[in-house]
Amino acid sequence: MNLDRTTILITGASSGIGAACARAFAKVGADLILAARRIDRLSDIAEQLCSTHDVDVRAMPLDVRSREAVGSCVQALEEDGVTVDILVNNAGLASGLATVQEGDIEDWEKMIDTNIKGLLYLTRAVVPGMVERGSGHVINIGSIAGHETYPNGAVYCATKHAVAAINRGLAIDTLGTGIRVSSVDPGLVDTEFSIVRFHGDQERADGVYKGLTPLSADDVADAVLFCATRPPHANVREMILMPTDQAAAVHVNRKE
Ligand code: NDP
Ligand code: 8X3
Repeated sequence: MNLDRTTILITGASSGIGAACARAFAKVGADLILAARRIDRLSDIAEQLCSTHDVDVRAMPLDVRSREAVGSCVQALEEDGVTVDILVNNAGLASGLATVQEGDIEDWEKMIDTNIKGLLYLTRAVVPGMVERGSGHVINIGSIAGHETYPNGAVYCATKHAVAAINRGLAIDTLGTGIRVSSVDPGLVDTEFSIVRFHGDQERADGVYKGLTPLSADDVADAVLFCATRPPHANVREMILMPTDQAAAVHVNRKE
């Protein structure tokens, strides 16, 4: 499918996988709406992409945890006559790595509110327009953590299992409408993910990827682009993308 002049809304586009998706889609001529909390970063990315590609890029400050903000953002787009052809539900995070009995409830709230509720708010706001138009594509960024549970990761894994369930449920609910629903579920990707998980502890974050070759954000963006460019009758439902050095969530080939 040719994405020239289609409009793609990417959440969490200020960093990592979301920013890589923005670059990948701009390269093939898609117009972009980039959303995240750090508007300065989004504006830089938007400016850079507009200056190198013939595309329209709009940067929108958005905290996906706010139902009101998500509603206003999508309403503002509608009022400007912008229709979202593809929604990439990417905004997300892990916060902390702890047993359930010792976990920080603030960390849990952040993960649940962002990874599950934020994704649902965006989906609920954008999908009705897709149903009306009889076309559209929702691409969720899940995780290997949506297929497995690893030690100290119960709550993050629960949120990604929820993403997998929502991905499957949305496909059933929109069957017959022409909408496609996909999930790209990576293993270890070298982004700011681990710095965020460990609350800014760079050394601990670096340890996650030490001695192995993780995926890059661009690897994941390639997979997202693959999903988006299948012909309209073909839908990638779920794609697990792992580093060669990772067989399962905690089974990695680490050279010390
Ligand atoms: P990054 O930390 O690099 O990027 C996360 C993005 O999410 C940022 O742009 C951040 O923007 C945004 N974000 C976080 N909270 C909010 C919020 N409340 N509202 C809006 N945007 C928000 O990590 P990744 O690129 O790795 O993460 C992207 C997705 O990929 C996540 O869903 C993550 O769970 C998933 N994933 C990551 C893997 C990895 O190993 N890195 C593996 C599997 C899945 P800002 O702070 O500006 O709001
Ligand atoms: C992120 C991948 O394995 O660090 O979803 O949880 S993992």
